[in-house]
Amino acid sequence: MTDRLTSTSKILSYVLRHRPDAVGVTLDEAGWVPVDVLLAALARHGRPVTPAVLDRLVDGTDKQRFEVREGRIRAAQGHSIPVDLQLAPAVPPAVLYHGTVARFLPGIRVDGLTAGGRTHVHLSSDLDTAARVGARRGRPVVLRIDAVGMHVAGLVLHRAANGVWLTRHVPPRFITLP
Ligand code: HQG
Repeated sequence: MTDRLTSTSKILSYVLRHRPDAVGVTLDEAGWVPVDVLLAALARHGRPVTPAVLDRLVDGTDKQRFEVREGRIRAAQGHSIPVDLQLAPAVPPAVLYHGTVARFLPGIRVDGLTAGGRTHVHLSSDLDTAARVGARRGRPVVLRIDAVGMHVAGLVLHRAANGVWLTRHVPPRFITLP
């Protein structure tokens, strides 16, 4: 992505996942806000985003962080504010992956994967994506998650619109540490 797209993506992620109040907008219970309301609010706060740039972020980026439906926009995942994305429980692939770093392993061994500041733990369906997620924090460590075991045990998983898998907690018994 160009620098401009990256910085706009970060602003939108911040507003739509964490701090809609920072630009004076309110999300509905499923995390949506009308596109025109959001663009007007961003412009008012000195962060104008053109519809063309927004279109590129919605359709044309690697990650598909944002969803647009019927004139409204929301973040596909990553929220810290409580929203109900209204995703149906989904049957996961047998194995999912979680990218992290070595310094978090002692905590993960004891408590499993916890959502921390977000509403959900994020899991990836492929190793490379998980490694990229871990690499945001240092040398990546990729954990193997027994997703089918979680499903059989009745733990609910959801697949966000951009393919990221979400769950509230992964107990240690479903995690294989490297
Ligand atoms: C760790 C990015 C200690 C966990 C990515 C992770 C992703 C624990 C960190 C999305 C723990 C939380 C989410 C425990 C979990 N003890 N550490 N019990 N349980 N952790 O950022 O998965 O670019 O909230 O391993 O691509 O890193 O923003 O989660 O390292 O999809 O679109 O606590 O963010 O997407 O970190 O990343 P995060 P994440 P975007």
